[in-house]
Amino acid sequence: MYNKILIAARGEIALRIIRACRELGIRTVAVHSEADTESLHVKFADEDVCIGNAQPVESYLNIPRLIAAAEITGADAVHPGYGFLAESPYFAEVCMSCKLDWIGPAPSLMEKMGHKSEARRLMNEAELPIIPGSDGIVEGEEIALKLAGQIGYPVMIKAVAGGGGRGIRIVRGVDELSSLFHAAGAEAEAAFGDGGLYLEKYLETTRHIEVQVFGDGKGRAIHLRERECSIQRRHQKLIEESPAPGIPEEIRDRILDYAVRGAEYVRYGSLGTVEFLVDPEENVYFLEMNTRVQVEHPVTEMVTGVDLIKEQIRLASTGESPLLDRHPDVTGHAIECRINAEDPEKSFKPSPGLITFYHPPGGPGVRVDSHLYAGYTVPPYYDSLLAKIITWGETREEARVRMIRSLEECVIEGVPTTIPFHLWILRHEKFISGDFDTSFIDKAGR
Ligand code: MV4
Repeated sequence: MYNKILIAARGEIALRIIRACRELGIRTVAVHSEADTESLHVKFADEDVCIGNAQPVESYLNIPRLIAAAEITGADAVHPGYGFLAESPYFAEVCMSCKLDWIGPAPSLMEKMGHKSEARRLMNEAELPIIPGSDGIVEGEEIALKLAGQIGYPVMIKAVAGGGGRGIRIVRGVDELSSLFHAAGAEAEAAFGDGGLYLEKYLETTRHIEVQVFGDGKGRAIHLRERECSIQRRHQKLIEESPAPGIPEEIRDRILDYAVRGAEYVRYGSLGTVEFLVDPEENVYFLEMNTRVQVEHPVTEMVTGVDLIKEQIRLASTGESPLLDRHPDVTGHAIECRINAEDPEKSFKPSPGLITFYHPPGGPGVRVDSHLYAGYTVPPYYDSLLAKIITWGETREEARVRMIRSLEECVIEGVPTTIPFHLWILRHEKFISGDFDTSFIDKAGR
C-alpha cells in the first residue's frame, strides 16, 4: 500500500480523500493556494505545501509546482479528486513519468473519453446505443447544415472537448445553425483550446441517469448501481439520488449492463461513471464517460455501504480490490443536495464571504461532506460548493423527509445559500412523485 499520497484538490473532496487515507494508514500531503491557507484540508493533512497564489493557473492547475510538492514531500501517488486537473491526461502522464502513481485510469483512456465524439465512437463499437448524430468532428458549417438536415431538428452542437455545459448549443431550426455553430466553436476554443464540434439529435425531455463503475484495467468491471441526476441548473447538478425513481426494472438492468459492457470494452481501470439519457419512450442512449470520482459519489456509498475512495486507492496501489469480486447489494435510498454559496434570489449569483456560524445537520441517516467551519472565509476564486448533505432512508420517502429535516436543521450564517431552493424542490409534487426530467428547473419557473 502507498505510504504517502499528494492530494491535488481542495475543499470538501480533499477532505474526503484525507479521510480515506487515514483509514488506510496512508500519510497525506495537502497542496493549497495562498487563498486557502486557512482551509480545513490544509489543517487535516499530515503535511501541506503552498503552491502559489489564488489564481488556479498559478496553483491548483500548475503542474510543475504540484510535481515539485510531491517530490519534496516524497509522495508515492497523486489523487486528483474532481475538477482542476482530474481529467487531464497530460497531468496523469507527467505524474507517471515522475514515478508518481496516478490514482485514476490510464492517461490514454482519459484522453479517449475526454474527446466526446471519440467516446461516442468507442461506445458504439462496444454496441452501446448512441444518440443519432455525426460521425466524429463536423468540419465547417456547410457539413453541419447538411448533417442537421439529415438528423432532423432540433439538434445539439457539442464541443468534443466539452464539459460543464460549455460549447453546447441547441439548434431549433436551419436558420439558427450557422450562428450557433460559430458561437459554440468560439466558446469551445476559448474554454478548452479546442474548437472541435460534433452534432447530435437533441432529445427534448430526458432523464439523466449515470452508472458508477469500477474496473480492474484488464477487462473486468462491476457496476455499483445508478444515480438519477436530472435536477440540474445550467449544467450544474443540484440533487442526485440512488436508486433512480420511476425507471422500470428491466430498463434499469439494461442501463447497468451497458455501463459494464462499455467499461469492460475499454478495459477501464479505476472508479468511473458512464452517463446515459433516457427518453419518455424509455430508449436509452450513451452520453459520456467520466474518468474521475464524482461529486455525487456519496449517494452510491450510502446505498451500497462501500467506501469508493478507499477501494479506488487500494486498486491503484495493489492492483487488487475485494470489491471487484462481489457485487454489492443496494439497501434503501439516498438523496444528495449540493449546498452552494449562491443567492437563489439573485439568479444564483456566487456569494463568497465569512461564515459567521455553522451548524451541520446530524442524526440518523444523515451524512455531511463539507469543509466549512465557523470563522472560515469562502474565497471567491473557486467553485461555490459549501457542503453536500446526503440522507439515507429505507424508502425514497424516508430519505426525502429526512432531507427536509436536515436542510431545516442546517444553519449557515454569513453568506446566502441554496438551501431554500432545495427545500422548494424537495416539496414539489413532481419531485415527490419521482416524475421529473432534465427540464424540471426550467419548467418549474426558475
Ligand atoms: C444532451 C441532452 C439532450 N440531447 N444531448 C450533455 C452534457 C450535460 N451537461 C448536459 N447534456 C445533455 N446532452 C442530447 N443530444 C440533454 C443534456 C442534459 C441537459 C440539457 C439541458 C438542460 C439540462 C440537462 C441536464 C442533463 C442533461
